[in-house]
Amino acid sequence: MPETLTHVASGKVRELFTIDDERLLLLASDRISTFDVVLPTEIPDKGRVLTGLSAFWFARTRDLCPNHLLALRPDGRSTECRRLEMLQLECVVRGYLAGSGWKDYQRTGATSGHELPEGLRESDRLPEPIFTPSTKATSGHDENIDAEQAIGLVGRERYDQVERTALELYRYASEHAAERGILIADTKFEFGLDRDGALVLADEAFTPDSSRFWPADEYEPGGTQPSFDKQFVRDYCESLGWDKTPPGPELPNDVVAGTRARYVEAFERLTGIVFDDYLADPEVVTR
Ligand code: Q0Z
Repeated sequence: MPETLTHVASGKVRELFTIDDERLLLLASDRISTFDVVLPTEIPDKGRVLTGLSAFWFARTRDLCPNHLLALRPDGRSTECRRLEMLQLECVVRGYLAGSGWKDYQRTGATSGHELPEGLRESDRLPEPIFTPSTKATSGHDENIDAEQAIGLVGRERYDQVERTALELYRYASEHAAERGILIADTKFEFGLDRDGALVLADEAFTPDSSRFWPADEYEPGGTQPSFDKQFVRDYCESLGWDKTPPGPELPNDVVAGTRARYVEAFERLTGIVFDDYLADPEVVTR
């Protein structure tokens, strides 16, 4: 009997449906956003790249932390997930100083309560990875919070467990990625609780949409780094002098093709799997 999906939420580039009381369907579109604006032009197979990467990392980190993935669908862009009670905390780990971490540091010398050494430059590698939780904003941007505020949201024991788990996940994936020429500057996790109260990794894991991926061979601290996946799109948008308010510009074919190639390159480098093999049988990433 064909199932009935009920649409429950839209992200900027993903959709969430209910399958039944226990399961959700997470669907990754080919939409792309830049400067926080979704563009009218899609990047073919982007949703499949991100879905395959998440499934790859979920399979490889299941001994560090159980995750919500139940099944990867044959379309390669949708996954069945366990429905969880989500923690109201964005769990960010930073190995390098970029984005809001860099902004906080310039203003205060700290980010999320972590006092950092003096004299760090933009994009510098941190002495050690740090856990920098933020609030889940329903509109606008997530706001970095310190440990005390995060403990107020989830409790001390859960906070300690989430911090420890997030740092372990980051250490594992960032070492794996660096060996393959990709620096994971930072990454965002979302965790939930199952019926027994066990901590479960949810949402997506170590995708270019949830992380900053930098090409290791171009790494040059002291300024912003090129994005592994979106740099062509950003450069093109900057060349137009677009004011970064909606609507965003259409992308020309060469920018689309170059960007698709970068997503596929990230997938193949990180997984060691040929992308066409994933399209033929998505389960290859979980074996
Ligand atoms: C994730 C989101 C959107 C994609 C809710 N396993 C889970 N259990 C309960 N809730 C969620 C998950 Cl993943 C959940 N989101 C974020 C929204 C598209 C992801 F519209 N929201």
